[in-house]
Amino acid sequence: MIAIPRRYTVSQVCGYVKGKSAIPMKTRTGGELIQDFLETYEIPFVFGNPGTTETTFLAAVAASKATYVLSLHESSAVGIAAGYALIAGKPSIVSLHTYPGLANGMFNMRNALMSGVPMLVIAGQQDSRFLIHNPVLGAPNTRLAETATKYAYEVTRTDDLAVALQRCYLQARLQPTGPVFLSIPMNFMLEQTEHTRFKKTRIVEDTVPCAIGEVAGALEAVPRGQLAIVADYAVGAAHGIEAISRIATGLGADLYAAPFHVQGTVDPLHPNFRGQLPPTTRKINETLGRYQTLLLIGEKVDSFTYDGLSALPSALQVIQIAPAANQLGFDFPCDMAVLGDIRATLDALATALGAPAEPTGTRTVDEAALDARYPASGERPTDALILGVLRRLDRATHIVTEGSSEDAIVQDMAVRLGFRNVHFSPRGGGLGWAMPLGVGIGLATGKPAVCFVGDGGSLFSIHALWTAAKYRIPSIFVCFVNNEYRLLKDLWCNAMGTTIETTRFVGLDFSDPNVDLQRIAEGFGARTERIQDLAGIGDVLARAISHPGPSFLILDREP
Ligand SMILES: Cc1ncc(C[n+]2csc(CCOP(=O)(O)OP(=O)(O)O)c2C)c(N)n1
Ligand SMILES: [Mg+2]
Repeated sequence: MIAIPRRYTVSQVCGYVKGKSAIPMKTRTGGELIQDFLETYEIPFVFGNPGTTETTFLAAVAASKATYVLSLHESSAVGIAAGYALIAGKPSIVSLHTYPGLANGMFNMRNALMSGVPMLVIAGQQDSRFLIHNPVLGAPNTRLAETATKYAYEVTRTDDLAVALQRCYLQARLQPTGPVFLSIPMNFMLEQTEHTRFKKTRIVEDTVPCAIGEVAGALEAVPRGQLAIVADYAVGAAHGIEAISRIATGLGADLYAAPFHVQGTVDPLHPNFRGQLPPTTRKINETLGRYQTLLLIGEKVDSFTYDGLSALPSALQVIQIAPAANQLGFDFPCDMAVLGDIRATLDALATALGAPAEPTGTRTVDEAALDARYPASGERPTDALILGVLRRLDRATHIVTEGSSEDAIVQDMAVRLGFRNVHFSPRGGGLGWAMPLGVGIGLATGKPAVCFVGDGGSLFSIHALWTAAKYRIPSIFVCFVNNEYRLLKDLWCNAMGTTIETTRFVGLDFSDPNVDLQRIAEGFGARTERIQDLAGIGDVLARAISHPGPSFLILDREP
């Protein structure tokens, strides 16, 4: 039994239940809890697109210190938030409208999930007292969100709001990092609660297995030249590129970027770098089949096409280091599964191996080979224009690509030139990720990311331009215009054994009328220019880099 101090009467102690507390109890509205949450976690931006069910949430944000960053479509809101989170290294907050808004944001939430990008997506829900009637805008939000988040929850009473916000924020941040979804009935923003406590959790996760010496021993036992290291996105997220370089040198191992590694994971100028693993299972198998052991760092060896052979040869010894238990041995069985914080574990491993710190980028760029590969006088002279753009950029620039048929060459050029801050193609497969991602990176770094996008792909999130213009976010887009889904034509021909010239395509041309991307981009507030000749590229880029908002640069591609 709980003893009640004599100086209070029972009715005074219970008074708060009737709303007339004699004891000074701190109560807050749900909206005030949102403000407390934003302040506790020092969240500067709330990205979003609102509706009726978010009006009370918006009012709360308006009275907070955070800035609401409006996007005109949810795919842009989620993508910009993802770009911001990538740089900030902590979850961004996205506010979406109930079901219809959430549905529009879903494919980029899935892209974020597959790329381990942390974010807390909050959607409003109809008034909880009204949901029984299945009203307009009342909908199964969590069921929808489940396929694109690591956890999804709907708050059922205002008393739970503080716990739910903290849980979801932390879950997004903890390994495996990724989007988490929280649905909040709109009336909760106005209701009072005494459950108001927020704690800013200090996360201590620099875990290193005690048996790191055993891991080092297993790697050292691999015959020289028989070890392949494959680095997935976790290496980039943990800033582990230097440590991987040391380990590769120390062990004399070949170094690969995982297919769809989605952010920079290796130093492409490291002498042991052998490129990105190919995207088809058979070719991956053939490449890895040349080794006795694979050291996989991160989640997986992802692939795009199954062509009759498993990506990992069964005889291959697999040692995997991952930051989350549910990533270990999940995709393929492994011989040694090592759980540990990527940065801390790689540093410890490099030390255990006695691998010295090394100067970075000792390999010089073979400019002549690049010119020979992408000649201005070749079959595709605009390849040389793409190379011209990349050459003129500071190597610390963030390079973003997305699913157009130019991806392969932009990626090849960027890697050969030594760019490390690369974001190659969405791992969830949804176009409409790159443009907002570039805007989010620009917001977080204050410098323009350079995003290469196809004309078809651009149309899935082109409204990201407006947000960049509105908030003066530096951003540069190079858009390849061919008025078609060329990549899908090539894939069609591959699958059907036909040729581009003889195939009667349906559904893959958006010519007649052509989409006027220049006017669309201008309509969203972007500066536009055409990239037409090598001599003019320097000036075009200088104007784009000095512009405080978005520049949309059109590059007309040969058919
Ligand atoms: C949201 C979404 N819709 C459709 C697709 C399918 N898709 C993959 S590649 C592609 C064509 C891309 O066209 P574009 O960006 O113009 O590049 P191009 O193929 O012309 O080089 C499409 C539509 C997708 N991946 N995501
Ligand atoms: Mg196209």
